[in-house]
This record gives sequence, structure tokens and C-alpha cells, in this order.
Amino acid sequence: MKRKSIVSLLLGTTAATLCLLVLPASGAVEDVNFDVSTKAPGYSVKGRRGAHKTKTGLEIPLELKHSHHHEGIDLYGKTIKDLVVDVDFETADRIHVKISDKDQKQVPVPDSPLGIERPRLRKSAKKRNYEFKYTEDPFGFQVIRKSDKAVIFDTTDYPLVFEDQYLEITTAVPDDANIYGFGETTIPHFRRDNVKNVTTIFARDAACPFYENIYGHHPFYMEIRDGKAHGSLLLSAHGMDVLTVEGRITWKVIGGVLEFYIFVPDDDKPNSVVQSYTDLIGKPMMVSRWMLGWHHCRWGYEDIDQVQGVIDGYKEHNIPLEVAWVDIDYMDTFQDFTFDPVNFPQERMIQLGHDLHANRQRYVIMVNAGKHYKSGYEGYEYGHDLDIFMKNPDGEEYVGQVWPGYTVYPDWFNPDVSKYWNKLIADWVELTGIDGTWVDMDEPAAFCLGSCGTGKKDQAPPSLEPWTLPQETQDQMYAEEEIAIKNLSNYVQDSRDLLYPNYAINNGHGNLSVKTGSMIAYHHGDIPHYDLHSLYGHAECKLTRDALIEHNKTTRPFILTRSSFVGSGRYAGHWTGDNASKWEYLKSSITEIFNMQMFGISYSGSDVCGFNDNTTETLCTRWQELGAFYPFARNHNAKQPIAQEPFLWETAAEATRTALAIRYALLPYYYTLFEESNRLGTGVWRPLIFEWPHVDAFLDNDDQILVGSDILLSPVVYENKTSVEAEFPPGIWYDWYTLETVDDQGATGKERAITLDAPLTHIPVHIRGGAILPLKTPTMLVEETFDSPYILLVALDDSGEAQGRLYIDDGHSLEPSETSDITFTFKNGVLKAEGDFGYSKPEKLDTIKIVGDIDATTASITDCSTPADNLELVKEDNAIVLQNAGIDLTASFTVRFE
Ligand code: MIG
Repeated sequence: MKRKSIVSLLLGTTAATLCLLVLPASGAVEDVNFDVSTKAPGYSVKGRRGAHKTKTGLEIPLELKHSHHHEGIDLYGKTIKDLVVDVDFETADRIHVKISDKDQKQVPVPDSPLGIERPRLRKSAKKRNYEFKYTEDPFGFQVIRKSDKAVIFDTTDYPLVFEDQYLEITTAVPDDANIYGFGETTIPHFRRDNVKNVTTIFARDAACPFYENIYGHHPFYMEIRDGKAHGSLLLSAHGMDVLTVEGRITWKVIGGVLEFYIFVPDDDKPNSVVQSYTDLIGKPMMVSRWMLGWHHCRWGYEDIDQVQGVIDGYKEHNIPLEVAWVDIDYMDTFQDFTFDPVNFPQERMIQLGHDLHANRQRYVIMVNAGKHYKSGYEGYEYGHDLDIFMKNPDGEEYVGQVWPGYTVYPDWFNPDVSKYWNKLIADWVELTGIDGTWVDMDEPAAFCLGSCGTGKKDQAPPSLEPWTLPQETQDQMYAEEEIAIKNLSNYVQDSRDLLYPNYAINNGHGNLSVKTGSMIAYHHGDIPHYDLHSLYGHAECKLTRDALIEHNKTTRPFILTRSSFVGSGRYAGHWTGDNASKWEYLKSSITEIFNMQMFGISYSGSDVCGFNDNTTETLCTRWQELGAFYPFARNHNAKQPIAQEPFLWETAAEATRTALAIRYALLPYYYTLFEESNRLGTGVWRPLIFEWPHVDAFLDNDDQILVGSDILLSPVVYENKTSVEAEFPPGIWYDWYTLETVDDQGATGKERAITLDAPLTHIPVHIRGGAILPLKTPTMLVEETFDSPYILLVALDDSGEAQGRLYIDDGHSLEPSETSDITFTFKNGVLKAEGDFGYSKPEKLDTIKIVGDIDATTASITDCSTPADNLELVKEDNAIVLQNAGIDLTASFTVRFE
């Protein structure tokens, strides 16, 4: 293992304030063992009965193979001799292969909304896109895609190791395979470097060091082979190293079972893999319209006047601001649900919410995971009464340290915790009028090692910011904490070494308990944190969502979380954490967001202009341009760096106004995409390869972004660049600003590479020929924008055709009673709108703009509920525009252009 020095461990805890940037070199890590355990004896199918059929598939008992001199046994833990393989043919596109210990002592991901609710099956799927094969001696298995006989998962050439604290399995993949996913990690490139790469997965509070494990836990990947995609999830919450090496992927996991789901959609499309994956893990939450507006936040505003000043600043500079955020600064000594009486007094915080709402703006403030260990503080007392905090092995409350000082941690796995949380959340929302919660430090984060506050209720730790103490003092504290934690471990009734497993994953903090809950802190049911660690934030999101819904049963909840797990997208959105104001982070934000889209967390974005470190005018300008299109778009800054409100520089202000005007024009399109995401699971941002999997040039294109399938962004993400080397997929692509086609702009070659001009305040945006986009006239506010009539932009393809979709509801109801789902088609000069028109409030469509090769002089509307009398057809450059259409979007209609 990589044993880090105490110095670097403690520096790690200062990451939020002191940014140590490790520039990306490659994903290779020298002191990781990339080998497979060839000496392990492996398993064979057991007994005379052997494998047998079950209602849903197969059951295959396994036994450890005989091994001379115990060679290869107990590599890092205790070998488990009897295993069971359950194979379930769940659906046409999904197979489940679970290898578990016969005695069921290992802890799988809980079968509950706090983990994952597994599908209840009664029989196996008849139609299957895959075949399952296995070898008996030694046991190994293959999943074969029926359509082309490709072996997409194959463990047969590699050892299977199953020990209590070390599980190893390997699948063969082609050399130089196209692998995407595995996270959460900050990496510049979307396509995995697979020569010698390790992705460690274990929730961790760390300021986005490249290639290391950070906040979320997502052991999912997609592979694209010959233009065809499949996916695979190792459903495990345990810490693991995933080694992507030439020709194989090896998982080395420190607990649990080996539970794989493999996804093989009918049409082999990457987007379908994401659909199939989210069929299992849950679909991304539906957003409210306001969530799609621009957000602004900063840590370190000194008082509420500064917050008000920023809100005013946006207004004065004509830059849209939809949501104002307040970070931990508002709290009284950093306690959740309290106010700093001097700088953020309660009445003014409440008034701020009223003022924002009066201006049709929104209000979000922060909640932390740890609760101050203090008498008389409700966040502690109520939870103590209900006995819902995490425990030490001796049964006492587990007390770590976070911002307020010593803190206890709600145990989200305790059935009584919802009583506690529902009350605190309801009271808080009632009092402040906030529109949502920002859930931070939910890895969970901690500033000391272990239960450093045991016996110290109401006392202050030696320092509230221990990383500011002299190094010697810190070392001494750490040493004492280590002794205390070892003493506590005497109470642990577990045959495993939870604190120091022999196989130490390549956790960026080294020791698994550093900067988080101790591995021997206990959850309900006597389950050590070791087994549930990476689920903490996920469970907190689920219960926070429940609490918000319990309080307000009609409105879609808003939660933004830092930590996440498989399926968290159902409950929350995610920001990618503490990046830095560096070009490398602007670039890698694309990959991070692509990954989140694949992990079913569509509502995601990075801190625009960068969190740690000082931003610069050009960096912030470029970041605002791109950030304006993030699914979740928020400028956020740390405490120390210089201010970075977009109106502080002329260029940033101008670029922001331009880019946000495009976003706000596209709001109906974004909203429709989010509805699709919520229903199907597909991402809102997509890499080009997801839409054109057969174009090899796109396999590693992570500089350009598709919003849905119709808008292509080609941002500048490198310093000192004023042009972009862009590639364009087949078909016509129109420049958003000029409506010229890229071919007219000089694109040539098979992928039509073209150098696009991109002066500082300009982000190239293109529209796919063949798309029909529902638009609005952008204003400063989301709801005001939605008040304006719709505009249809019909971008014709080579054959003069186009299609599009528009989803409408009231924009915020949890269960909207009325919805419209409208399909637009354009063919032979005729535009048709058909579909469901359930939304009864008349929504106007006034303008229809047809871009491309069309030469009409008249337009007539038929089947329309409200025929317009002053239709006007205007010719523009590369387009014709029908004005004053006056169509009510409450019934189908046809418009003929002749
Ligand atoms: O230890 O609340 O990632 O967004 O501004 C730092 C202060 C705590 C970490 C979050 C960041 C937030 C900061 N928080």
C-alpha cells in the first residue's frame, strides 16, 4: 500500500483552504500491484448435482480448488471456501451474476432505497440479447452478445479470489479497449487510458486531485467495441481498485460479494446502455424549471450584505441570476440550522428569502453531515434522545470533528433517523423558506482520526481548524488518535481487520479512516462503517428527499450532494466538488459531467471559474461560456481566492450574457431533455461517441459536447487559444449565431475537421440539421422566459426534413396533473405537431423559423385551434421566419410552406 507520511495526510485535510495542485501526467501509479493473483487456487463447480436451473436462471455451487501447501490461499484475508453463483436472466438486455459466500456473512449492498432496490423477479426473461456460458474447473464465466457473438465479459482465463477482505476478479477486454466510466475521479480524458491505470473507488473528501478517488462511488463502465456498446456494474459499496490494463479489467475489492450486472441493449447504442443501466439503478430525478437557471454561490461572504451585493451586482450588469446560495458562513459556529447572529442574523436571512421570491428568484443554503456535540443544541439533543447517531464499538456515540468542533453523525441506516431528520428539515424549510438543500461533507468528512471527541461534549477541540496548528502538534494529535482508535478496536467483534485491511486499496488518504468516519464506527444492526462507508451520502440524499417531500408533498425537491453512489441521481444532483481555478479543471469538467450522465446523475456541473486558487479574467470568461451550458450551472468559489463574480470583468460579463441568453432560449429544449432523462435515463450532456458510435474519431473526443443530440458545443478549454479544432458528425450543422453550415464555413475531410474561430467571449454552438428545437425569448429569469411564447427552430437536414419534441408541464409539481408531449415533424414543406396535449393552459407558439434550403413565399396554418390573421413570412439569411403564428399549443396543427 501507499503509506502516506503523516505530513501529507494532514496536508490532505487542508485541501479546502490550501490547494496543492497535482497536474495530470497520466493515470499510472507506480506502487500499485497491477498483476493478477495467478497463484490463487480458484474454484470449481461443486458436487454431483452441480449447476441447476432456478426460476430466474441458474444456481452454481462452487468450492475452493485443492491447493498444495496452501499456496495462494489467504492472500490478504481469510479464504471463503464455499460460494454460490446466482445467475439471473433478468431482462432481454440485463443479466445478473452474483458470486457470494454460501454462508452469507459478507455484506452486500443493502437491498433498500438506502442501497439499491433489486428487481423482484418471478421468472427469467425469454428474449435475451446475451448468452451465459461457464467453465467448471476452474470456474469462470462469459457473457456473449448474441447479435455478433462478441464475448463481452470473460473471466475464464483469470483467477477468482474470494476472501473476506480481498476479492479479485478479472475480465478480458480487447487490447486498447474503449472503456468509459469508473468513478468518481477527476480525469482529463473521457476514454480511459488502459495501458496501466488504476481507478480507486471509495468515497473521499479530497479537493479533486487528478486520478485519485474522490467523493462518489460508481463501479460502472461502458465499453464500445466496433461501434457497439455494452455496460457492466460491479454492485459493491466496498473500497476497490479497478485496474484497466492492456487486455483486461481487474477488480480488487476489500469486502462484500461480487455482484455484476451486465447490460446488453438490443440496438447496441451507448445511450441505450445508459437507459438499461438506469432501468436498474433508478432514473435521474426530474428537475424543476428554475433549477435550470443560473446559480451563484461563494464560500466566505463575510455578511449578508455581501450576498445582497452580489445579487444586486448581477442585476446591475444585466446578467441572469436565478438562484442565490449561502454557504456555511451563515451558521452560528457552523452548526446546521442556526444563524450567525451578527453577520447573518435570522430575520435578515429570512427576509432575503422573501426578497428573492418576490423577484421570482430562488434560495438554497447549506447543510453539513456532522452535528455539533453540544448540550442544548437541538441537532444533537433530539438525535441523542432518539439514539440515531453512529456508534463506537463500545456502544457510545461516535464523535469526530468537523467545522463546529466535535461532531456526531446521524446514522442514516437507523430506522428512527427519519423522525429526527424529517423534523429538523421541516422546521428549517418552514423557517427559512429555502427552495432546496445543499448537502455537503457527506462522505462523511472529518478533521480528526476516529472518535476524537469521545468524552468531550461541550468542549472545544484544540483548534477548530487543526491543519493550522504547528506540524509537531498535529503529528502528536494524530498519534494519540491512532492509539485511541486502536484501543476502541478491542471492542470490535469481527474476525476482520477493519482498520488496516491487508489489501489496502490505493486510497488517496492512505489509511481508510482518515478524513472520514472511522472504519470501526457502527451503523444500525451492528454494521461497521467499513461495509457501508460509500453509502453514507447516498443514504443522506434519500432521507433528505423523503424529508423534503414529507414537508411539501407537491413540489419537486432540490438536493445537491457532494458524495454519491450508484443510483443517487434519483434523489439529488451533484457538483463535482473542490476543483481549482486552473485550465486543467475547466477541461476535465467535461469528462466529469460525461461520467455523471452515464452514472444516472444528469443534473450535474462543476464549480464555474474554479473553487480553490485565484481565477483569471480569461479563465473565468471561458468557464462562464461553457458553464452556461452545464446541466447544473453554478459559479462557486472558495474562501481565500479573489472574487470571481462574472460581472467583475467586462469580458466575463459579456460572455456570460451571450451564453446565458442561448441557454435561456434553449430552456424548453433543456427541460424536455431532463424529462427524457427522468423517463429513460439518457444524459442531458452527451459525448459525440454516444450519438455516433461508429465514428472512430469520436472515441476520444472529450473537447466537444452534445446537449441532447441536437446542440453541439465546441468550447475553448485551453489557455491562450482563440480557435477550436472541431470535428463534425455526418449531416448538416448550422452555426447558432450565423446559421451558416459548417461546410460553408470550410469543414472538410471525413469527420469534417474545421478550425472554428473563438475569440475570448465566443463559444461556438451548432445546431444539428434535422432537429426541431423548442425555444423561448430569453429574459433575466426562468419563469419570465417561460412566460414568453414558444419559438420553433426547424433546422433542415439534407433531405429538407426535421423532427423534434417538446415536453410541457407546470414546471415544478412532483406529480404534474397535466402534461403535453408534442412531436414536431417537418417534411415536404409541411410542419406537423402531434402527440398528447394534456396541458390545458394555453401556451402560445408565435414564431417558426426554418433554417436551411427552403424557398417558400407563403405559409398557411390548418387544424389549428386559433387561426391567426396577421401571419407574416420574412426572409432572413439562411432562413425564413413565420411570425404572429398565434398557435395555441393545446391541439395538433399543420403549417404548410409553399
Ligand atoms: O471543508 O462549506 O465542497 O463547496 O464551499 C470545506 C464550505 C467545506 C466543501 C465544499 C465546498 C464548500 C465548502 N465545503
